Amino acid sequence: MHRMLTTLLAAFVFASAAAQTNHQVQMMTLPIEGQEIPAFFFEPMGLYVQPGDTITFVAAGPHHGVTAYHGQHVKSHRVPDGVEPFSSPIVPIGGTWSITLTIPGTYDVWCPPHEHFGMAMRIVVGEPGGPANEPVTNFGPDGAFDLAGVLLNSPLLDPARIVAEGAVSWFEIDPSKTVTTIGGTEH
Ligand SMILES: [Cu+2]
Repeated sequence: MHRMLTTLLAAFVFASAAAQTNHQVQMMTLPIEGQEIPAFFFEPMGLYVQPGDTITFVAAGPHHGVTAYHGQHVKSHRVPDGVEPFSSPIVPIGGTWSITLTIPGTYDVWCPPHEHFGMAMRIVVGEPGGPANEPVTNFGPDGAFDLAGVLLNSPLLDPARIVAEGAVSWFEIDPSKTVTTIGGTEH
């Protein structure tokens, strides 16, 4: 009897996990050797989830937040059609903010204080789709600003690759190379 209960419980837990999974994304601030300004980034920077999954953003550094690239935010529209604009407050260090995404497609988000330092990420829900499947072409303040747009155009963050990999680490993307592209200075 006891064994049967254990089996039933295991089956129940498995079914719950399959129905809805919680994913964690760290919002990081990392000092870089030889650089005055630290790196600000989401880790992972590319994430594949299923419709109905919840993503919890953990503030591992100060003054981070999560905002959708949505036309109503006076930005390039880089979320699937029908998605409401969403935006977290600035999350206190050690705190969390969660969102459940149900509409399939590709979502680009940014951290308002650190966008031009490249703090943006891509989430694929179910399958790639929508305007974020196209490369960033507007690198101005009303587009995907500065380094954020450059990093989102990295082939490492190709939506199909995010699906294949499940997650893509910021550490795969060489920030010094990208800074060279933006600033035109050699490191
Ligand atoms: Cu940030």
